[in-house]
Amino acid sequence: MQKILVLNGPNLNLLGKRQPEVYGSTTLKMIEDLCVAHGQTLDQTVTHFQTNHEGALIDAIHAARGVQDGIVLNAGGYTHTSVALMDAISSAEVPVIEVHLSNIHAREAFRHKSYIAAVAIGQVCGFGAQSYVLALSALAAHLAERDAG
Ligand code: CA2
Repeated sequence: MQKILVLNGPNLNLLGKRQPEVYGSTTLKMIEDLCVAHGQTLDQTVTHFQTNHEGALIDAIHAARGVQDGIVLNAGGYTHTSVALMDAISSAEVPVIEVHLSNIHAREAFRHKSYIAAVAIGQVCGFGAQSYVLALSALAAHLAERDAG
C-alpha cells in the first residue's frame, strides 16, 4: 500500500465556485474524491490537504518526510514564484509530481517558469482533473520501479 498526499495550494479551494470559464466547474472536493477512488484502484491510500499559505505548504512537505511515499502537488501561483517551496521539496526526500489543471506552457509567459519542475520527478498539466489521476498512476509506476531495485 502506497501512501500518497495530494497537496493543493492557493485559490484552488475556489474551483468550481468562481471563474468556471477559466478553471471549469469541477470542485476541489470532486477532485479529492476522484483521487481517493483512483488511488484505491492502484492500492494507494490518498490523503489530501489544501492551503492558501506558502508556509503551510512547506510545513506539509516537511511533515510528509518518512510518512508519505509520494506527493501530488498543485502549488497554484506559488509554482511560478517560490524558491522556498522548491527548497522544501529538495530536502523532503519524498518524490513529488507537479500537476496543473491548465496547460501552463500555453498560457501567459510568467506561467511558463516552474520552480517545482526542477525538483519534481515529473510534471502533468493541461488535463483538468485528469492531471491528478495521471499523476497518481505515474507515482504508482515510479514507486514500483524504484522498489524493484
Ligand atoms: O492550472 C493550474 O492548476 C494552476 O496551478 C492554477 C493556478 C495558476 O496560478 C497556475 O498558473 C496554474 C491558479 C489557481 C486558481 O484557482 C482558481 C479557481 C477558481 C477561481 C479562481 C482561481
